[in-house]
Amino acid sequence: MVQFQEVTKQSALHPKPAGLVLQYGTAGFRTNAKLLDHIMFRMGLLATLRSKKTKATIGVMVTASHNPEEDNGVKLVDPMGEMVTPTWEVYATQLANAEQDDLLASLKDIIEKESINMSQEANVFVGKDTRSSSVSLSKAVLDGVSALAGHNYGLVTTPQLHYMVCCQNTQGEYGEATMKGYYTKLSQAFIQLTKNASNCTDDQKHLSVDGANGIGALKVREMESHLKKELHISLFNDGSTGKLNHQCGADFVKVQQKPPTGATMNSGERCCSFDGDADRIVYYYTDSEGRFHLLDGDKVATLISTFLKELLTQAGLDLEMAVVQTAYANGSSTNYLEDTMKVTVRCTKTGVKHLHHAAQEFDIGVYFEANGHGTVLFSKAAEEKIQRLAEDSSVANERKRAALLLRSTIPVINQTVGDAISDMLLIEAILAIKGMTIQQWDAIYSDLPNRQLKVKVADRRVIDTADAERRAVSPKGLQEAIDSLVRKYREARSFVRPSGTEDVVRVYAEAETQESADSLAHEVSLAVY
Ligand code: NG1
Ligand code: ZN
Repeated sequence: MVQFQEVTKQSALHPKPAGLVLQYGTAGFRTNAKLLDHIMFRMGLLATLRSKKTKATIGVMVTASHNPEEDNGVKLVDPMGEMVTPTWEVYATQLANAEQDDLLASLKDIIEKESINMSQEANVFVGKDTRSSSVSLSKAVLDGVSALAGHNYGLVTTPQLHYMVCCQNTQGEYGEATMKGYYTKLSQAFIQLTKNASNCTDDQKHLSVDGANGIGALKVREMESHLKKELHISLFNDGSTGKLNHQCGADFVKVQQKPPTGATMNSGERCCSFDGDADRIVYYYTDSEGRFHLLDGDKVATLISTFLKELLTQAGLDLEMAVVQTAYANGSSTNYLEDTMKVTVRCTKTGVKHLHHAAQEFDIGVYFEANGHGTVLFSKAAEEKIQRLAEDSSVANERKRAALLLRSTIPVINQTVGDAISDMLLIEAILAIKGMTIQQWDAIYSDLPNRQLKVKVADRRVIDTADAERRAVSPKGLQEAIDSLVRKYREARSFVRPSGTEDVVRVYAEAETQESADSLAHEVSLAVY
């Protein structure tokens, strides 16, 4: 077939280094950019097959998120803007690792297994972040998509690409599949929602944003022009001088528990950091004694779920809301949510696809990783109930107000995936409506001191985990060793798991004091060797 001749011809321009083996992990493929050209080409091919199979638009995002500038990566986006389905992750790994001469056979194998009709039309949306390698790597993806109708969005944040794919496949029901459509939907919803904030001063409308020297910096600027001064953004680490993710960005701030370079922080002022592809956000401030306070994904989830729960109660709406977390969630946040707020909490494995999936089981699912990646999902039925109540002229004022607020909240949220810009607007609106300062938000509960470490080992795959990664089931004896170390400290908890995006084992520990958390993390990392 003509298509296959073209594949052979093009793939010769994107040869695979013999023997190189890469795995489609939690965040797709991710490694040094120099090793990725053939992967990109092949993911272009695979996205085209996935599009033919689903008869829908598929997304391909070229980014390595919070990783250093030298790295890059690629992930596929399924029709409703969600991560690609697990069976196709297996195909991605298979296709990526086929040696040059076996590529066609591997491709044909997938076509056969999935009974793909090759004459079906395909549509693939491609997006990239600001890394210098993203230019040629996204071209390699397009070579893979080749003759078939692809749409290159150029520079976009990861969540913007997810949004476009979803809009395209819902025939505009979710929004318009253009950048303008994205900005208009979110900004109008934000302006509508913040009308409910009375007495908001200009000072309270001010937010400093660390753009991680990446795509989020460019895009938050574009968004700001749509916000009609309802939010004043001071952007730093905007990419004009600094290096991507270097000493800045959400991952740096979360893991190092300190402000990014370039932050000028007056006491009590709100600041936030995006990561390199703008799907994560964390907030922070310094207090009058100069102490740094981090408000991570767990604090964000708590703020949002408190806001939604209050509105549901006021509206008298019987909808089940849950918060989905991972093992990295601070123990204090889980206790607060379960014991004080009385909301259902679920714990899943690391990786947004797991959280997203669990959140879909509820009327309203608020999911956040501690690192600041997360969003809120509303079931169709929940959206309809809220809509009906908001339109019902017979309900009392307070109920009506709550229903209208809930209705205005929904379009601020990018429900396809965690989105730093959308989360930022939602958080800013909630703080304004509740007349809450960042200190008051921070005081909802106090984090247990914690520490995250990375350990390099010969083969991280020897560690196998269970119970949403909270227990190590192999190698033998490791969990027992962790348990006995944990027993030495008060309010302590620790776990280890192999990273899905780096060649390391991650160690997490929390305890009553920072000193204890640090030494527990250190002792556990020694037990991992
Ligand atoms: P790994 O490397 O598997 O821990 C990291 C994050 C995930 C997720 C992915 C994708 C932590 C501890 N892990 O995964 O939550 O965001 O990157 O970017 O933050
Ligand atoms: Zn990211």
